[in-house]
Amino acid sequence: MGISFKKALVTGGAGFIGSHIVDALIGKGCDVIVIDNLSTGHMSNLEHTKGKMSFCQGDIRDIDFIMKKAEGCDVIFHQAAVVSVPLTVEKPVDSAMVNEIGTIHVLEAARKNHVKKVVLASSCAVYGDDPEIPKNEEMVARPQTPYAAQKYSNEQYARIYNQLYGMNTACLRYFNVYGPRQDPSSPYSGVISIFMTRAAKGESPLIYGDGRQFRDFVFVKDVVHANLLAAGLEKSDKNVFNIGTGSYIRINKLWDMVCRLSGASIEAEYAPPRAGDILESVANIDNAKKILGFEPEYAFEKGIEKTFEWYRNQPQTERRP
Ligand code: UD2
Repeated sequence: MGISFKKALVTGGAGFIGSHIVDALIGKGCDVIVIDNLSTGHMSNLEHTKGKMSFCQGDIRDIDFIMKKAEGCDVIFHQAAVVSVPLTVEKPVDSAMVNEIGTIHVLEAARKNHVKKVVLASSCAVYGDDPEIPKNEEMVARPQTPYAAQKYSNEQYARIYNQLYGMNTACLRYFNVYGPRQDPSSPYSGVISIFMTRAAKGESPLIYGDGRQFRDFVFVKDVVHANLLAAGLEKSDKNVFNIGTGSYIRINKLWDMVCRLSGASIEAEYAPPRAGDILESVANIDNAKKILGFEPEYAFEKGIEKTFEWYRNQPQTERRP
């Protein structure tokens, strides 16, 4: 796939998804600027890109910083955020300073620097507890947490910048993204990263509820592809897209698959359902297919195998920044 831009800024580029976007951009010969405050990102995610991109440690709450870094850029991939839902519940103001004000700073920096395109990371969290599945973008958003409200507000600002200033923006509602580099170290890390490390250590996982709940797990490289497609999209009224696969995996099945990959035979332990846990989540990706030309390439079996390979090669100690 060809790209139509030369210079890109990736916010949160030392993070899980951001660092994979950086890899893809370097692979396409793009001039890449990475910014990250390293609060949850790790320099180890970028180690192999040294000399191939320019890294600047800084914070999107600092408007002068982001304004300067956006100079001369054709496109911004905005991935920097407080990504832990529980942390936004605990700290709604602090997280809003990053997730809302920080995002407005990014949009302002794009506007003032005449950046042609901004692609923003949104989340399926905006659907809240609406039981209807699959989720489609026309459904009314029902954010239930500060995180979801902040992501929804990002989408609204993107739309407003589009209407008021003619800025070309696209928002990608990520479903459950997984893959190499996802940090398993917090209790709120993605379930796949937690299960992988449990299996590697020969430990039982904790499954919340009866394990029949399901998620639409999308491999990080497919998410990167969606970002590149969105960057190339002409200005359009439809600029919010679900990014998932359209199929789902139950949590019990997930543990079975991880066990099979690792050769382990470990019984899961069960705990009461997590407060506010959504039971069923799966994306309708028709819009992404039709308008972006998005087609997930990684069947779950293939994605999880690649992910497992990566975790198997990681030292079983806490990761250092
Ligand atoms: C995902 C996103 C979150 C937000 C939310 C919106 C991730 C990591 N999080 O949360 O940012 O967008 O969707 O709805 O993508 N589980 C276990 N045992 C564990 C960990 C998890 O049973 O040790 C279960 C958990 O109860 C849930 C499922 O696995 O039913 C997925 O959990 P998750 O934390 O990976 O992701 P989710 O969907 O809660």
